Amino acid sequence: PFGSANIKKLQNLSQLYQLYQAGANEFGTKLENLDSEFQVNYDHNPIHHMEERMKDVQSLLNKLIKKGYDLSVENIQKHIFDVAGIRVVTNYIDDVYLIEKILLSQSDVTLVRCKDYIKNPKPSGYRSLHIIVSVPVFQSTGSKSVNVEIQIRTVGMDMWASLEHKLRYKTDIDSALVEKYGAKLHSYADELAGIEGKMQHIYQQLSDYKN
Ligand code: 0O2
Repeated sequence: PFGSANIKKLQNLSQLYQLYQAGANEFGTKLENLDSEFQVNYDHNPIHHMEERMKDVQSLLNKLIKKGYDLSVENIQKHIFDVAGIRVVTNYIDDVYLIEKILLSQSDVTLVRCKDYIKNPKPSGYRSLHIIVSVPVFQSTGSKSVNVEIQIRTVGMDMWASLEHKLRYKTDIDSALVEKYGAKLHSYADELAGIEGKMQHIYQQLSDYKN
């Protein structure tokens, strides 16, 4: 009943997801290795925690439609950069850039695109560093380069983004309330940035004192 063309499309899609999952696994392993090395070799670990997700097919389709493309493997590979995503949550702002620097210094990692919403926050107040990085995945027929989106942000930025995400995606909330809470959250984002900066300063002073 689905037709052979649609079955073929589904098969291509699952092969593509397998490839992106393999790309996410490569970066997941890199980050886990860093996390355990920091625990053993240093008294400060920049990584607080990590999350990994594959974009669900419905969101993938919505994004393709929004960008004006048909569902095809080529369009996904060319125009969608966050099929596989990893979020790295750090303790301090400097840790965000430390993780970025360490990842980009690895010889098999290539930077495809960088959006720094910490230096240039979104109109909502959203702050996070988004890097699209590629890594070779070795398959039975050879190597393929796979893009993975890595979002790096502090605990404070992460807490803010989760709450703001709830406000934006809960469709049953009255629009006046969305506006009111949106404005509050915007000002809290600025306050949080200030507090995180001050806490990092104390942390720095304590580390210098210890050394
Ligand atoms: P999900 O389920 O969270 O992944 P592009 O990649 O350039 O084609 P895109 O994807 O709009 O376009 O890029 P952008 O804006 O750099 O990153 C989108 C992702 O960042 C979102 O994922 C959110 O996770 C996060 N994000 C961006 N802006 C905001 C914001 O104002 N508030 C919150 N809470 N999060 C934000 P998706 O696509 O929503 O889906």
